[in-house]
Amino acid sequence: MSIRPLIILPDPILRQVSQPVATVDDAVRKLSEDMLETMYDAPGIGLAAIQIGEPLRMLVIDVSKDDEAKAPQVFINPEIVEQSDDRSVYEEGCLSIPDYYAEVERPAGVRVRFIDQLGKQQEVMADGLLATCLQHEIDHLNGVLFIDYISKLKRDMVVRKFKKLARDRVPERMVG
Ligand code: GNR
Ligand code: NI
Repeated sequence: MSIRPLIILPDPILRQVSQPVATVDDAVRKLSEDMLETMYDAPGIGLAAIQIGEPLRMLVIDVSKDDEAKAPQVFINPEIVEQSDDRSVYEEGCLSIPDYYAEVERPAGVRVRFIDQLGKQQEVMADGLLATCLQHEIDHLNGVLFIDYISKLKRDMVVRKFKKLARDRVPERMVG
């Protein structure tokens, strides 16, 4: 297992649309272990493969509380097959946009179909934080970030700040 470097805004990799996983093989299982280790190290409650530079439709989540046992979950080729009309608001953050938080409104409940680590199709009905996290992660698979739901003014401010931070880290020619 290894902790992998996180892709950070404004890296265009985050805007890629990830491709479905063709077969749940050992390489896919190894990737899910790396994703979990990277997520726990961060620490975060979810991680999509693209956040470590792998454009595959898979994500990991653990929404257990600090005083509870770890509850790692792996979702391969997840799809939202149903969503509630009622909506809820959470303050979201993203490991690819460190130290920035904003309230986002999303459907309060979702039904998600996915493949598990053994290659078996599963379905889960989620509400609360799990529903929000699943939607946040599935957005990543489509190149969508939570800042896409805030005002353009705020989004532009965040993107400018991260462009400046990136410029301070690496030669200008490498960040555009
Ligand atoms: O760690 C994370 N916390 C979080 C809080 C509220 C809503 C969504 C999230 S996901 C985030 C980790 C992450 O960036 N996943 O892509
Ligand atoms: Ni995120």
